[in-house]
Amino acid sequence: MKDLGRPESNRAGKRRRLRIIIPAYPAFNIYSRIARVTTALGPVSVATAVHEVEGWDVEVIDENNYQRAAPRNASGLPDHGELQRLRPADVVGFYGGLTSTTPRLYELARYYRELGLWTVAGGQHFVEENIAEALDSGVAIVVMGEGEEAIKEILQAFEGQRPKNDIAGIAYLENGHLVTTRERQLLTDFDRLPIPDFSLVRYAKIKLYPVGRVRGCGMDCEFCTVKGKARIASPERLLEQFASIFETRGAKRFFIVDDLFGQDRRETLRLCHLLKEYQRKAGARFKITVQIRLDKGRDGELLRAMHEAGIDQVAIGFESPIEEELKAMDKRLRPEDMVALSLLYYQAGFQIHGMFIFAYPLPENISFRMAAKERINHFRKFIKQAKIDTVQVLLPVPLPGTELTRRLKQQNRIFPKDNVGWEYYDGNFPLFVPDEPMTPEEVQASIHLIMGRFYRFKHMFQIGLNILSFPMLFFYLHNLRVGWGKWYRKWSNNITRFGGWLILRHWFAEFKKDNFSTKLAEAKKNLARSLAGTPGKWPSSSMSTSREKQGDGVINQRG
Ligand code: B12
Ligand code: SF4
Repeated sequence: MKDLGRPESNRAGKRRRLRIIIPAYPAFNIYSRIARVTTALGPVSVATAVHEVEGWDVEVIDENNYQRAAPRNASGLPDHGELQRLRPADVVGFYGGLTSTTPRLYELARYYRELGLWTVAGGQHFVEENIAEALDSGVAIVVMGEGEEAIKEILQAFEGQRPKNDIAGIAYLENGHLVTTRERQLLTDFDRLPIPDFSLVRYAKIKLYPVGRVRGCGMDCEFCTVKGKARIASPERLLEQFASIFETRGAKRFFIVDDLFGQDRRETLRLCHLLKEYQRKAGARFKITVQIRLDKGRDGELLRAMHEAGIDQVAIGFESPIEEELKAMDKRLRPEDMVALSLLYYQAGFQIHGMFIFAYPLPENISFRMAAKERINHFRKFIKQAKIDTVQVLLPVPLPGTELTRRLKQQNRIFPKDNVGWEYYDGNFPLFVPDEPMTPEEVQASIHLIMGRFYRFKHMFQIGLNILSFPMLFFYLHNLRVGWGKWYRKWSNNITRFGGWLILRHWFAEFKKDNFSTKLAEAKKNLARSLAGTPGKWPSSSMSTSREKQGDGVINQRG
C-alpha cells in the first residue's frame, strides 16, 4: 500500500483541475443502452459543488456516455493519456456507485496515481473491507457517504490549506496504516446545494436527465445498499432542477432517481401540481419516470396528479410473483393483490416497468423448494396478467454492506472473488450457491428464458400490424383520446420489445464470448474445496450442474 504523498506544486499560480470519472461498465449488458443516453447524478452533484471552490475547474467524463469528438484508445475506451495531455488534471475523482464497475475504476486509479495525481473515490461500493481494497488499488482517498462537502475540503487539503485528518468521512493511508476520520453528518438542507450542472459532463449526449429530491430510504430491505431515514428536499428545489435543465438544454425526458416516489404524500402532490403548472406556462410536455411502490396504486388522487405532471412511466419493484417467496421477504401482498394493483397503474395510463429478482435466497428457517422451470412459469403468467410493459428479471446480488451479503457469507455460499470478480455484480450472473433444487447455471438460464420470451423478434411484425390497424381509430370517433391511447400503447410497446430483443441478442452474443462458465466451474470447485470437512455447510446439491434435477414445489417451515 502506498501513502498519499505530497501534491505536486509545479503548476503553482495556475488554475487547478478536478476530473471526475464514471467508469465504463465491464461488458455490454441490459443497461448499456440506457447508460449511453443518461449519466449518474451523484458525480455530477459532486462536480457542481466544486464550482464554489476558488481556482478550480472541473469536468466529468462518463465512460458509458462518451461520444462526440472524444479521444479513444485502441480498444475503443476513453484515452486518458490524451485527456491528460489536452487538459491536465491535478486531482481525479471516481464514481464507485456501481460495484460492477470497480475493476475499471481501480485500473484508472492506478494509472492516474502512477502519474503522481491525487485520486479520490466515492460511492456506495466503499464500505467495510472494500475501503482497504480501494486504498490498495490506486485510490488515495476514499470518501464514505455524500461527497458534496467532502470534495471541497479535500481540494483545500490538496492546496495545503487544511490537514487531511480534519476532514470528516474519509479514509487514507499514513505510513502504510489505514486512517479513518470521524463520521460525516448526513446532509439535510438540500436547498443549500447548487443545482447539478450537466454541462460539466464532457463528450456526453444526454437525453434522459436524472434529478432527485430524496436521499435514503427507511424500508431497510435486506438486499439493498440504500440506508437511513429519508431526507427530503423541497418540491420547489426539484422543480428548479427540471426548469434549469429544460431551459438550458431543452431537455424533456427525466428520471426522478428517488427510491420511493410519493413518500410524503402532501408534498408529492404539491410537486406534481408545480410541475403541471410549470409545463403549462412553458408550453412543454415532459416525460418523467419514477420509482414507486405498488400499493400507491390505490391512491387515485396521487395517480391523477402524477399523470398531469407528465409522469408517464412507473418502475415498480414487484420482486417475485411466488407467494411463498413474498411471505419470506415479508411482503404483505399476495400475487393476486399485486396483479390487481398493477392493473390500477395500467388503467391510469402509466407504462409499467416491472423489476423482479429471480430465486431470492430464503432465510435458513424457511425451507422452500421449487424447480427453476416451475418458477419460470409463475413469472411468465404473472407478467402477462399484470400487463407489465417492460421487465427486468435479475438475479440477487450480494452487494457490499447489506444484510443479505452478511447472511450468505455466514453460510459460505458466495463464490470466491478470485474466480467471480466484482465485474459480475450487475444482476446478470449467479454469484452464490442458489437455494435447492436449483443450480447456478439454471438460475442464470432462467432469467435469459424469461426475458428472451418477453422481448421477441415477432414484435417487429406486430409494429407493421399496428400501422395497418391505424384506421381502426375510426371506431373511436366518439372518444378519440381513448382510441389513440390504446393504439399508441400497443405500438410503442411493440417498438420497445423489438428494441429489447436487439439488446438481448447483443448481450447473449457478448455473454458467449466471455468465459464465465469456466470461471463459474472453477469457483464452484474452489468453494467446495474450501468447505471440505465443514459439516452442515454448503455446498449442497445446488452445486451440481445437473439439468434433470427437478424440485417438488413444496414449502415447509423449519423454524
Ligand atoms: C439511477 C440508478 C440507476 C441507473 C443509472 C445508474 C448510474 N448512477 O449510473 C440505472 C437504471 C442504469 C441503474 C442500473 C443498475 N443499478 Co442502479 N441505481 C440507481 C439509483 C436509484 C439512483 C442513483 C443516484 O442517482 N443516487 C443519488 C446520488 C446523489 O447518490 P450517489 O450516487 O450515492 O452519490 C453520492 C455519494 O455516493 C457520493 N459520490 C458518488 N460518486 C462520487 C465521486 C466522488 C469523487 C466523491 C468524492 C463522492 C461521490 O457523493 C454523491 C452525492 O452525495 C440507486 C439508488 C440510490 N438511491 O442511490 C441505484 C443503485 C446505484 N443501483 C444499484 C444496482 C445494484 C443497479 C443494477 C446492478 C441493477 C440492480 N440489480 O438493481 C444496475 C447496474 C448496471 C451495471 N452495469 O452494473 C445499486 C448499487 C449498489 C452497488 N454497490 O453496486 C443501488 C445503490 C441501488 C440498490 N438497490 O442498492 N441504476
Ligand atoms: S430496495 Fe427500495 S424500498 Fe427497499 S430499502 Fe432499497 S430503496 Fe428502499
